[in-house]
Amino acid sequence: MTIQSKSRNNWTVEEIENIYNQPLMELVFHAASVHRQNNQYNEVQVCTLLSIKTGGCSEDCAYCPQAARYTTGIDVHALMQTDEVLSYARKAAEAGSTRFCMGAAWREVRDNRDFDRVLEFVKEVNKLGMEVCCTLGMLTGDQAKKLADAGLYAYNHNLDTSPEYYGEIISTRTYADRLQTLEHVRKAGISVCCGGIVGLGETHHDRIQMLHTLATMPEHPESVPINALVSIKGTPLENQPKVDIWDMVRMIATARILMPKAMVRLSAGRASMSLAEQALCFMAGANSIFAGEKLLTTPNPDFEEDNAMFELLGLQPRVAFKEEHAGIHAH
Ligand code: SAM
Ligand code: DTB
Ligand code: SF4
Repeated sequence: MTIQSKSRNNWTVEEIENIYNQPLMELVFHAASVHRQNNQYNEVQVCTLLSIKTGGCSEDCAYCPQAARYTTGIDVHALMQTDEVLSYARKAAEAGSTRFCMGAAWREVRDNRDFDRVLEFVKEVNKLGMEVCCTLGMLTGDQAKKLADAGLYAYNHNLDTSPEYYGEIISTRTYADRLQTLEHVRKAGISVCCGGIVGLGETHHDRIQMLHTLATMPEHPESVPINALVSIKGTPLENQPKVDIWDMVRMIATARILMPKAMVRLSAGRASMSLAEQALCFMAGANSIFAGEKLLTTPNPDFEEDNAMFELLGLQPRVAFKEEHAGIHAH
């Protein structure tokens, strides 16, 4: 085992296969070592999600409760008003979140009054001293620039799975569309948050291919969310079996080794994990979570539960804008 401390973006698929397929304890030890060399190992970023526009989406993402074409029983909601968003943001800041991520069930951003309102949200949340993140679907270069000018810190746009498996999960847009938005975000100087989902019916090879795509980008994403599928009744993936914890650990550990300095986020799926299972994910290099009782539409552990977990495991919340404080720019 050689520990890499310098970030590389020339990983080969074969190298990634060798890392991913190591004996599990070896892999976790390797990832934990890389994590300790590159990051403060006991520090975890606490992010809060808010669904600012819920449901009614025109896309056909097979996992998603918000796609209009599936009957999932969620409460559809038009774009929120600024004061409502700000009151959620203040609560998140008070509870100790340092990143606030606003999600909209849109295929893409359109240049209309709704977008102007989102720009207003970004400006206002920024004033609360939190890192502001959005996930709004596809963006043009011009829209990315407007978000950056409004003070957007990060943009979440997931690749979800491998290029090969993508068509099995989503038919209403392509992998190339996703990559193009990511390029627009990068060019606008916004921090990139990009990851995927485990448990869509993909093979280990698909997971390796997705990690390869992420780890060979000219610059690694600053954040890599690893979601366990939350299977939703009414979606095509409603009968998918619960994701094996060892698959999550393997995925997180490999992401940590490939992208040593990225924030690897243990994202959707924590509500059905035990504390011991989450602890394994932190040991394997996860250093970010979504906190607060709801993700976008599904339940998540509440702040009190997570505070108790942090205390038990000796973890500490990471401060906002840490890279800037240290004089290292995220982009
Ligand atoms: N509409 C925008 C888009 O697709 O980029 C933003 C919101 S979308 C809900 C954000 C991400 O949430 C998706 O890319 C997917 O990775 C994740 N997600 C959605 N439903 C999920 C589920 N049931 N389980 C796990 N992750 C999910
Ligand atoms: C990400 O990777 N996971 C979050 C966030 N980015 C936007 C979303 C998870 C959604 C889980 C299903 C739901 O609550 O609707
Ligand atoms: Fe869900 Fe986003 Fe896909 Fe719409 S584009 S169905 S909100 S994941």
